[in-house]
Amino acid sequence: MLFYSSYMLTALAALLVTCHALQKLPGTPRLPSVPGLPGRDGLKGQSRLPGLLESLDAQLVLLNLKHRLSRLEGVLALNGKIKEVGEKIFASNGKEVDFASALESCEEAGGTLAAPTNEEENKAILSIVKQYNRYAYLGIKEGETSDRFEYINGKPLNYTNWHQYEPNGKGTEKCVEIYTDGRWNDKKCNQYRLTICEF
Ligand code: MAN
Ligand code: CA
Repeated sequence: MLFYSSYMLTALAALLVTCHALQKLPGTPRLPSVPGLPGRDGLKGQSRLPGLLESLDAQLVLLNLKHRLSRLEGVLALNGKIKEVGEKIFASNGKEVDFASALESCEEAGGTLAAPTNEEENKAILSIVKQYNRYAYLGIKEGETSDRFEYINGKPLNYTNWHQYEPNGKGTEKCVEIYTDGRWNDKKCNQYRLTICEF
Protein backbone atom coordinates (compact mmCIF):
# COMPACT_ATOMS: atom_id res chain seq x y z
CA MET A 1 0.00 0.00 0.00
CA LEU A 2 1.27 3.48 -0.85
CA PHE A 3 1.20 6.27 1.69
CA TYR A 4 1.43 9.89 0.67
CA SER A 5 2.72 11.99 3.54
CA SER A 6 0.92 15.15 4.43
CA TYR A 7 4.38 16.76 4.12
CA MET A 8 4.38 16.06 0.36
CA LEU A 9 0.87 17.44 0.02
CA THR A 10 1.80 20.57 1.98
CA ALA A 11 4.96 21.05 -0.11
CA LEU A 12 3.02 20.79 -3.36
CA ALA A 13 0.28 23.08 -2.05
CA ALA A 14 2.95 25.64 -1.06
CA LEU A 15 4.46 25.47 -4.55
CA LEU A 16 1.04 25.99 -6.06
CA VAL A 17 0.37 29.02 -3.85
CA THR A 18 3.80 30.47 -4.77
CA CYS A 19 2.98 30.07 -8.46
CA HIS A 20 -0.36 31.81 -7.97
CA ALA A 21 1.44 34.66 -6.18
CA LEU A 22 4.03 34.89 -8.98
CA GLN A 23 1.27 35.18 -11.53
CA LYS A 24 -0.04 38.33 -9.81
CA LEU A 25 3.35 40.11 -10.03
CA PRO A 26 3.55 42.92 -12.62
CA GLY A 27 5.33 42.07 -15.87
CA THR A 28 5.83 38.69 -17.45
CA PRO A 29 6.27 35.98 -14.85
CA ARG A 30 9.68 34.33 -14.81
CA LEU A 31 9.84 30.72 -13.87
CA PRO A 32 12.83 28.41 -13.92
CA SER A 33 12.79 26.13 -16.95
CA VAL A 34 11.08 22.81 -16.33
CA PRO A 35 12.40 19.72 -18.14
CA GLY A 36 9.81 18.34 -20.54
CA LEU A 37 7.91 21.63 -20.81
CA PRO A 38 8.38 24.14 -23.65
CA GLY A 39 10.70 27.06 -22.81
CA ARG A 40 9.57 30.71 -22.85
CA ASP A 41 10.52 31.11 -26.51
CA GLY A 42 8.54 28.02 -27.40
CA LEU A 43 5.22 29.79 -26.79
CA LYS A 44 5.13 33.14 -28.62
CA GLY A 45 3.30 35.97 -26.90
CA GLN A 46 1.81 33.82 -24.16
CA SER A 47 2.96 32.66 -20.76
CA ARG A 48 3.29 28.96 -20.07
CA LEU A 49 2.31 29.62 -16.44
CA PRO A 50 -1.42 28.80 -16.72
CA GLY A 51 -0.65 25.42 -18.28
CA LEU A 52 1.94 24.71 -15.61
CA LEU A 53 -0.53 25.70 -12.89
CA GLU A 54 -3.21 23.46 -14.36
CA SER A 55 -0.80 20.56 -14.43
CA LEU A 56 0.32 21.21 -10.84
CA ASP A 57 -3.29 21.53 -9.76
CA ALA A 58 -4.18 18.22 -11.44
CA GLN A 59 -1.19 16.58 -9.76
CA LEU A 60 -2.26 17.92 -6.37
CA VAL A 61 -5.82 16.65 -6.88
CA LEU A 62 -4.46 13.22 -7.90
CA LEU A 63 -2.06 13.06 -4.95
CA ASN A 64 -4.90 13.98 -2.61
CA LEU A 65 -7.16 11.29 -4.08
CA LYS A 66 -4.42 8.64 -3.80
CA HIS A 67 -3.79 9.63 -0.19
CA ARG A 68 -7.51 9.39 0.60
CA LEU A 69 -7.87 6.04 -1.19
CA SER A 70 -4.89 4.53 0.61
CA ARG A 71 -6.42 5.59 3.96
CA LEU A 72 -9.74 3.98 2.99
CA GLU A 73 -7.90 0.79 1.96
CA GLY A 74 -6.19 0.85 5.35
CA VAL A 75 -9.55 1.01 7.15
CA LEU A 76 -11.05 -1.83 5.04
CA ALA A 77 -7.96 -4.03 5.49
CA LEU A 78 -7.89 -3.33 9.24
CA ASN A 79 -11.54 -4.41 9.51
CA GLY A 80 -10.85 -7.60 7.52
CA LYS A 81 -13.16 -6.50 4.69
CA ILE A 82 -10.55 -6.73 1.93
CA LYS A 83 -7.35 -8.64 1.20
CA GLU A 84 -4.86 -6.94 -1.11
CA VAL A 85 -2.26 -8.83 -3.15
CA GLY A 86 -0.30 -6.85 -5.72
CA GLU A 87 -2.84 -5.03 -7.88
CA LYS A 88 -5.74 -7.29 -6.83
CA ILE A 89 -8.30 -6.74 -4.08
CA PHE A 90 -10.28 -9.76 -2.80
CA ALA A 91 -13.55 -9.40 -0.89
CA SER A 92 -16.65 -11.42 0.02
CA ASN A 93 -20.28 -10.45 0.62
CA GLY A 94 -20.57 -13.46 2.96
CA LYS A 95 -23.28 -15.05 0.79
CA GLU A 96 -23.44 -18.70 -0.28
CA VAL A 97 -25.01 -19.16 -3.72
CA ASP A 98 -24.54 -21.26 -6.86
CA PHE A 99 -21.73 -20.52 -9.32
CA ALA A 100 -23.78 -18.41 -11.78
CA SER A 101 -25.25 -16.23 -9.00
CA ALA A 102 -21.84 -15.74 -7.36
CA LEU A 103 -20.32 -14.64 -10.68
CA GLU A 104 -23.28 -12.34 -11.29
CA SER A 105 -22.91 -10.52 -7.95
CA CYS A 106 -19.17 -10.08 -8.48
CA GLU A 107 -19.73 -8.62 -11.95
CA GLU A 108 -22.55 -6.38 -10.71
CA ALA A 109 -20.08 -4.96 -8.20
CA GLY A 110 -17.58 -4.26 -10.98
CA GLY A 111 -15.35 -7.28 -10.34
CA THR A 112 -15.30 -10.95 -11.15
CA LEU A 113 -15.08 -14.24 -9.24
CA ALA A 114 -11.76 -14.63 -7.45
CA ALA A 115 -9.27 -16.81 -9.31
CA PRO A 116 -5.79 -17.32 -7.83
CA THR A 117 -2.94 -16.99 -10.32
CA ASN A 118 -0.22 -17.78 -7.78
CA GLU A 119 0.31 -19.07 -4.23
CA GLU A 120 0.10 -15.60 -2.67
CA GLU A 121 -3.33 -14.96 -4.21
CA ASN A 122 -4.46 -18.47 -3.21
CA LYS A 123 -3.45 -17.67 0.39
CA ALA A 124 -5.37 -14.38 0.35
CA ILE A 125 -8.53 -16.15 -0.91
CA LEU A 126 -7.94 -18.93 1.64
CA SER A 127 -7.86 -16.37 4.47
CA ILE A 128 -11.40 -15.29 3.49
CA VAL A 129 -12.50 -18.95 3.23
CA LYS A 130 -11.19 -19.49 6.76
CA GLN A 131 -12.77 -16.28 8.02
CA TYR A 132 -16.23 -17.63 7.02
CA ASN A 133 -15.30 -21.31 7.40
CA ARG A 134 -17.04 -22.03 4.07
CA TYR A 135 -15.85 -23.47 0.77
CA ALA A 136 -15.94 -20.98 -2.10
CA TYR A 137 -16.27 -21.22 -5.89
CA LEU A 138 -13.29 -19.95 -7.88
CA GLY A 139 -13.44 -18.04 -11.18
CA ILE A 140 -12.34 -21.17 -13.02
CA LYS A 141 -14.44 -23.48 -15.25
CA GLU A 142 -14.01 -26.49 -17.43
CA GLY A 143 -14.15 -25.42 -21.10
CA GLU A 144 -17.44 -25.98 -23.00
CA THR A 145 -15.80 -28.13 -25.63
CA SER A 146 -12.30 -28.75 -24.28
CA ASP A 147 -11.99 -30.85 -21.13
CA ARG A 148 -9.51 -28.36 -19.68
CA PHE A 149 -10.03 -26.05 -16.73
CA GLU A 150 -9.46 -22.36 -17.54
CA TYR A 151 -10.07 -18.90 -16.11
CA ILE A 152 -13.61 -17.65 -16.85
CA ASN A 153 -12.17 -15.21 -19.38
CA GLY A 154 -11.04 -18.28 -21.36
CA LYS A 155 -7.32 -17.94 -20.63
CA PRO A 156 -5.35 -21.07 -19.68
CA LEU A 157 -4.51 -21.64 -15.99
CA ASN A 158 -0.98 -20.62 -15.00
CA TYR A 159 -1.26 -21.96 -11.44
CA THR A 160 -3.22 -24.83 -9.87
CA ASN A 161 -3.58 -26.21 -6.35
CA TRP A 162 -5.66 -29.37 -6.84
CA HIS A 163 -6.36 -31.66 -3.92
CA GLN A 164 -4.93 -35.13 -4.24
CA TYR A 165 -6.79 -37.16 -6.93
CA GLU A 166 -8.58 -34.01 -8.24
CA PRO A 167 -9.90 -33.07 -10.72
CA ASN A 168 -11.85 -36.33 -10.99
CA GLY A 169 -15.25 -35.27 -12.38
CA LYS A 170 -14.37 -36.22 -15.97
CA GLY A 171 -16.63 -33.55 -17.44
CA THR A 172 -19.45 -33.89 -14.87
CA GLU A 173 -18.01 -31.32 -12.41
CA LYS A 174 -17.38 -28.16 -14.41
CA CYS A 175 -16.83 -25.70 -11.55
CA VAL A 176 -14.04 -25.51 -8.97
CA GLU A 177 -14.31 -25.04 -5.21
CA ILE A 178 -11.55 -24.16 -2.77
CA TYR A 179 -11.51 -26.11 0.50
CA THR A 180 -10.67 -24.67 3.93
CA ASP A 181 -7.12 -26.03 3.50
CA GLY A 182 -6.66 -24.05 0.27
CA ARG A 183 -6.73 -27.08 -2.03
CA TRP A 184 -9.06 -27.21 -5.06
CA ASN A 185 -11.79 -29.67 -6.08
CA ASP A 186 -13.75 -29.80 -9.30
CA LYS A 187 -17.42 -29.65 -8.29
CA LYS A 188 -20.92 -29.34 -9.78
CA CYS A 189 -21.91 -25.71 -10.33
CA ASN A 190 -25.28 -25.89 -8.52
CA GLN A 191 -23.97 -26.08 -4.94
CA TYR A 192 -24.17 -23.21 -2.44
CA ARG A 193 -20.68 -21.83 -1.97
CA LEU A 194 -19.21 -18.64 -0.47
CA THR A 195 -18.97 -15.73 -2.95
CA ILE A 196 -15.45 -14.27 -3.13
CA CYS A 197 -14.77 -11.61 -5.74
CA GLU A 198 -11.66 -9.93 -7.05
CA PHE A 199 -11.44 -6.29 -8.11
C1 MAN B 1 -17.39 -35.68 -3.63
C2 MAN B 1 -17.36 -34.50 -4.58
C3 MAN B 1 -16.27 -34.65 -5.60
C4 MAN B 1 -14.96 -34.96 -4.93
C5 MAN B 1 -15.07 -36.12 -3.98
C6 MAN B 1 -13.78 -36.31 -3.19
O1 MAN B 1 -17.79 -36.83 -4.31
O2 MAN B 1 -17.15 -33.36 -3.83
O3 MAN B 1 -16.13 -33.53 -6.38
O4 MAN B 1 -13.98 -35.19 -5.89
O5 MAN B 1 -16.11 -35.89 -3.06
O6 MAN B 1 -13.86 -37.44 -2.38
CA1 CA C 1 -14.10 -33.51 -7.81
